[in-house]
Amino acid sequence: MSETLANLLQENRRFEPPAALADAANVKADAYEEASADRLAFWAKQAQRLDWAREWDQVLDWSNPPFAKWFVGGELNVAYNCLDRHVAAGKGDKVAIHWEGEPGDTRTLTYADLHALTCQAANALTELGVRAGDRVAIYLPMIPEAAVAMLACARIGATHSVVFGGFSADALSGRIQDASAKVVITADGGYRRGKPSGLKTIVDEAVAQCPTIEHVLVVRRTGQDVAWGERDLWWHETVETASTEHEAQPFDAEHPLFILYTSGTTAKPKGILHTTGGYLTQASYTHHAVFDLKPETDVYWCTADIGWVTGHSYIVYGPLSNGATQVMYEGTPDTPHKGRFWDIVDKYGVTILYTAPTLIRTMMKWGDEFPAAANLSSLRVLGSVGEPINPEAWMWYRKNIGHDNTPVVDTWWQTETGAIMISPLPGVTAAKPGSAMRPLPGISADVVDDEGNSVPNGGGGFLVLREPWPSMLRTIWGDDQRFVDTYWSRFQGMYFAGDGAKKDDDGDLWLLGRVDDVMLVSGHNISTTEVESALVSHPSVAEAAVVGATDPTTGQAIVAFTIPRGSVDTEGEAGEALIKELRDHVAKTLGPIAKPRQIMLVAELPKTRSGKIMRRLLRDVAEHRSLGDVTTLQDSTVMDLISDGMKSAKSDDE
Ligand code: 6R9
Repeated sequence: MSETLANLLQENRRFEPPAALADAANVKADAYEEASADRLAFWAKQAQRLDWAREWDQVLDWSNPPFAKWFVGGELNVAYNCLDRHVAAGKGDKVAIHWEGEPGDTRTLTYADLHALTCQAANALTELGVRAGDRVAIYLPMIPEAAVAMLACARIGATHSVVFGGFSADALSGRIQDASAKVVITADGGYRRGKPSGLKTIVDEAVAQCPTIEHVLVVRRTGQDVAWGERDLWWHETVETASTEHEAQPFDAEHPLFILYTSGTTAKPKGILHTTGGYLTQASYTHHAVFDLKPETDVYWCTADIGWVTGHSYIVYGPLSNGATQVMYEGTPDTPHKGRFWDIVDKYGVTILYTAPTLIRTMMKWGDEFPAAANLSSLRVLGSVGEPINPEAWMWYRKNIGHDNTPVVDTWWQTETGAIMISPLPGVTAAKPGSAMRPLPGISADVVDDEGNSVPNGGGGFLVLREPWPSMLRTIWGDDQRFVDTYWSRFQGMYFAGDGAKKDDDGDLWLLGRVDDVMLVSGHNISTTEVESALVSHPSVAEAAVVGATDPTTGQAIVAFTIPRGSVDTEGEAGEALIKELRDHVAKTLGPIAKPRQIMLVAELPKTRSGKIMRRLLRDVAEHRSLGDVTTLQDSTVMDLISDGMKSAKSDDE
């Protein structure tokens, strides 16, 4: 059989769950057997976590693939499930959100508070003419109103489209136009890196191109001066004066809940559509299972932005449907100092932390002294999402944040999947650093070769999902054909995720990055992730990004951009020596085929707003091309620095 993707990295470390956690775990090993015996019965049981106004007639209608219907005929209200039922159960005084502003101001919202605010917002939106099925754009900083706005839309059946607060006016107006939104909910600004950002100005510019927008609702966060027009309304004058009484109506299980645009690379962003019953079932179940959430005692913190799918499923819908107490933080991790996250964990006694590899590697670069200065003993489960987590970053996370005894759950999923799909269970799985391990109970994932045949253990290929799942995307907003072409046409009857993956000898899954990033070196398909992980396993390296650049002899050659750890000397000869050492280190770890042709030491890497490395731009640099689209870049100055460094570096061929 032909090799689809080389399997180079070996990892033999394993970490069993702590015994006490395993004994008391929400989900135990029998869940896998139960789900594989009867998948639909399993999901029907998980749907009982929610309060339904009308029970479904059929769990899954898959008669017209790839257009799925889950819990057909069922009716429920998402906001009711996230708020009202907890208040009705006597938990109105329980804290829902400990909010921490970047400047250090705080707010505490109980479930009763969040319920009252959401009812007010639902009444205000209704008053403004928003009806079930209408679209509402949300462009807010990380303030509680972001969750309230989403829940208020859900409550009245309006479909929200959250646009990340760092996106440009063009990106915002494109998304508003695509969804024909009627209202935008925004703020004057928010705090980032110690300064107020301006959001309202960007909305004004965007909305000038959006004839469908009737009202702009503005939360006052920073108090900065803002221009004011006829369609503008202050949140505190509109929402906070409305009635706190609002009766939630049930909606069909397949009623559209939200659209979320995936950034895409150069193509037009895709409006991923999620619906009500299946989405909430899987968001709720996975949050309960993967984080082992105990609502009475845990303090949960997901550091994602609400504008990312992780914020939707694991700040708003999963945790609130489960009645969790959580921390929400407005700002950046280094304001006012590099220990801010750890101070927050310490202050609120956070027990479950969910963050991204990019953040973990940044913390590695900054140094161990920052987490060491805070008391992190409350933590009991750590999660990772967004990119493959390099084994050494996983080890660093467990050791420095998880005091060497906390399970780390590496969770694979996508905007399109709506909720976690592949992950260890913290009370069951003996996890391997860097592996997402197994599909969750009720999920059917596989790795296949070019022809769609399942690869044997030890083999690599394409990650696919073989069976529909409750929180799957239903379509691309307004473009069913693109939905079919993008996800369901590559392999017959399977969902194509676009990621490379391998199965190790035990059949555990390792994610290897986007298939577009795979390098072809002398006839071997090599994943960027494996070479990056080999680099990060060297004690001098915090972070690395690897690309394949056209090469006259090998087809493509490996070019690595590497961020050294804070204390490492990289000046002059020391830098040259380190580069040689790193090239040899990769050759030794993965084999000579994976030895980088060239290694650049850099201070930063180009990343998307959600922290994913943008290898496409590095490929442009490595091949001496002018840069492609940089609009989704987090910090646009990074590329100038890297390009300048590239021009002055000499290529080191052997
Ligand atoms: C939730 C989210 C999806 C893409 C996905 C994959 C990468 C996410 C990962 C991971 C390896 C993990 N990804 N989690 N790769 N291990 N645990 O990130 O959604 O922004 O749509 O990105 O992110 O490449 O296909 P989204």
